[in-house]
Amino acid sequence: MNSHSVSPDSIRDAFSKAMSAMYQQEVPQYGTLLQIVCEVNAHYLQQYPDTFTPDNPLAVNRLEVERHGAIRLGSAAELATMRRLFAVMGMYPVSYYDLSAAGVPVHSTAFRAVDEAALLYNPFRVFTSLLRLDLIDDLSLREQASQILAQRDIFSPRTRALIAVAERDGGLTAAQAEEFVSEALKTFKWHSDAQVDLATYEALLNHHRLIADVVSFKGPHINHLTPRTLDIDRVQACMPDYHITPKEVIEGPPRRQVPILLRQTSFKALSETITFTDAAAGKHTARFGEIEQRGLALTPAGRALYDRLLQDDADFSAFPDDIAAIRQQQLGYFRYTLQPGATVPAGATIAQLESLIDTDVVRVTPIIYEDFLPVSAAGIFQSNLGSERGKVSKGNPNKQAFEQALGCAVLDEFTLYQQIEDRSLAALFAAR
Ligand code: OOG
Ligand code: NI
Repeated sequence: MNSHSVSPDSIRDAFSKAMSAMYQQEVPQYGTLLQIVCEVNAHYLQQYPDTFTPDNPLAVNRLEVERHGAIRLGSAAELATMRRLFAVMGMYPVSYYDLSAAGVPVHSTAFRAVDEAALLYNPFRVFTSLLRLDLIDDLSLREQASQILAQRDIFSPRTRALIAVAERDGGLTAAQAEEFVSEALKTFKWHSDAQVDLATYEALLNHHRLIADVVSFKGPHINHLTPRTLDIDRVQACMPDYHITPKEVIEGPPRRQVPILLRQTSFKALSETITFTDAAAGKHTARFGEIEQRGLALTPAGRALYDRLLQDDADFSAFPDDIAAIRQQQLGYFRYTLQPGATVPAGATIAQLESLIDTDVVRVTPIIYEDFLPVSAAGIFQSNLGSERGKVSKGNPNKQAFEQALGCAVLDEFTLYQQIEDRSLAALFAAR
C-alpha cells in the first residue's frame, strides 16, 4: 500500500453498503425483509441483553452490517477478473463447493475477508458460482451458450483500469476507491433487457433455468443479499404478515442452545418482466432475499458428524449441545480470552488452560462460522430455480478446473479457523 491508499476493508465496507442500497431499490421486498430482521433482532437483544459482551463492541456493530450476496458467472475469464476485483476489497476465495451433486450445474467459492480484524470491520462476502457448461450434454446448446458468453464483457473499462491501478500501486487513493465502488457496482446491476432473443432464452431455460439466468443477460446481477438475524425461526414466521412468501424449510441445522454453522431461509424469487433482443416480452425469476443465522465454526470432526447426521434423517440429537461437551470432543473452534479484570498467573502455560477456564480466569467464546454449506446452498438454488435435475451430470466435482479458472488455489476454511483459535491462545499466554 502506498501512503495515500485507503484500506481494502473500507472499500469493502463502502461497496457492501452501496450494494445494499442498490438492491433495496431494485427489489423492494428486500427492504421489507431488512426491516423485519431489524425488529426481530432488537426484540431478541431486549430478551437476551447478554448476547454481545460489552468488551467486544464490534460484535454488535457486525450485526447491522453483516450481509452476503451471490452471483453466477459464465466463464473462466469472468471468474479470474472477479477474483482480482474482490482482492481490491480484501476479499479472497475460501473453500470449493460442488453443487453438481445436487443437480445444479455450477461450482463455487466464497470471496471473503480472512483475518479477524478484517472480518470484524465488515464481514461482507459473495458466494460466487461458475456455470459448468461441461455438465450440459446437449453439445449444440453448450456451443451456443459459450459463444454468447464470449461476446459479453461484464466489467466496465474503468473497472478494469482501476483494478490494474490497485495492483500496480498496492492500493487505491480515496478518490479512486470511491470511483471503484460505483464502477464495480455496475457489474452487479440488474438488466431487464436480455442479450438473447426469446427463442434462445426458451431453449436455455428448457435445459436448465440456471443456464438461462447466466447466459441471457449482460452481467451477473446480484441475485440476493442476506442480512444476519439472531432468531431465524421468528423471521421465517413473520414473513407472511408482511406479504412475503418464505421458502418452505429453513436450511441447515435445527434450532439449538449452541447454534452451529449456518441456518438460512429465503423468500421466493420475484417474477420480473424482461425484454428480448427481438422485442418480445417475457418473465424471468431469479432474484430473491435471504436471511442467515450463524453459529459455531466446526472442526473437521464436528463437520463430519454434522454431515453424517444430516444424511441420517437430519436427526441432530447426537450432536452435543453445550459448549463444554463440544470442546471436550473437539467438535468446534473457540476463542480464548481473559475474563474482565483477570490475569494469567506468572509461569502458567497452556497445560493449565482447563483449570484457568474452571477458575474463571479464561473465557471461552465460539468462533463464528463465516462460510457456506453446499447442501443448504443447493436448497436455496432449488427453491428459487425449480428443481429440474434430469439433464445435468451429477456428482462431478472438479476443484482443479475451478482453481485453474480462478487463477489460484482456494483457501482452506479449517486452517483459517484454527489460526484464529491458535492466535487467541498465543496472545493469552504471551500477555502475562
Ligand atoms: C447461490 C445460492 C447459495 C447460500 O447462501 O447458500 C447461497 C445462488 O443462488 O446463486 O447464496
Ligand atoms: Ni445466500
